[in-house]
Amino acid sequence: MIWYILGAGSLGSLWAARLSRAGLPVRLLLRDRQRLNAYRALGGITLAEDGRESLYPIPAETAAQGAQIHRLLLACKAYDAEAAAASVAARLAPGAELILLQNGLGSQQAVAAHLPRARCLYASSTEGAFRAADYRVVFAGRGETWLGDELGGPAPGWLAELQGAGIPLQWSGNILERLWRKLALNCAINPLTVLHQCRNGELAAHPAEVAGLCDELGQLLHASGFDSAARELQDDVERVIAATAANYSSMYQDVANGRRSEIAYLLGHACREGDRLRLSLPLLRALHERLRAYLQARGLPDT
Ligand code: NAD
Ligand code: KPL
Repeated sequence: MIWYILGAGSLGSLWAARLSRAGLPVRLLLRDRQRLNAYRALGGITLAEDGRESLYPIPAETAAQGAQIHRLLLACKAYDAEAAAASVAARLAPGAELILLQNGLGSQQAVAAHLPRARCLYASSTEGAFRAADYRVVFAGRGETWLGDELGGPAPGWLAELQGAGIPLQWSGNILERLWRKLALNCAINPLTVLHQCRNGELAAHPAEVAGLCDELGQLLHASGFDSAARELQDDVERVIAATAANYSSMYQDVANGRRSEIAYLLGHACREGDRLRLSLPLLRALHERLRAYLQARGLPDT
């Protein structure tokens, strides 16, 4: 069974390279013929890892045309996920299995709602990779990836195949909690690093601001049924701030490089869920508005 990868960016290329070197059949789905020609001219995906570069000549085709798809990794940004999924919807076999690898929440449910005949699994990853150039990816940080089914089905039989390919994948019986934990962590850290223009570690100089956000995010986690995540949030945030002290958050880097952020699927989702659960969350809402104003002032999308 072929693994199709839609979203040949940082994580999509990292997964594709690992599947390819494990000898598993894998194909990239690119947006259009122009991108396909550019990819073919480069001869494949280059992955830099542990100071070594390797070229993986992975076959590619456009998303619109080709054989039926039974297994798909969707590895684009949350704001691109619905359109990307729609571009291959006609090719999906009934019962096709999809891995939705997006940060935050909201995009996964939107994609799944459009594909009722497919099985949509959600993934949450702490691996790190970045694009040095088109189809040239640097593996920057080891981590883990959790995979699960919001609807509660069993782990797929191919999980071991992906693990055997060196993808550090673990099955989660509660993937929504995993995604909520990461969302809360990202909401407590990332927007503040943008607004204070600082590295993660410099947030230690703003303890009251961080604690206030953790308190409201904890209320949200609690109201969503994730009590232990709510209790552990402040410690988790402090631990991550210390462990990643020298790093700039992903949102800081997006904004600094003039790229769209995933704000709508992080703070935006938190505020929407707050509305639904009738929570006031004044600090989170004020942070969301400040961040939106900051993005607007720089001509960047604020949703
Ligand atoms: P990326 O921007 O590097 O790659 C996304 C790719 O998807 C791009 O190549 C883009 O051209 C492609 N794409 C978008 N729409 C498409 C379409 N319609 N058809 C075909 N291709 C399309 O993104 P990334 O860094 O790999 O992140 C993917 C997700 O994983 C994000 O939600 C991100 O927050 C999350 N994440 C990333 C990392 C990381 O280290 N890069 C770590 C953890 C989580
Ligand atoms: O995931 C992160 C990010 O930068 O997006 C961390 C390091 C946890 C900060 O929120």
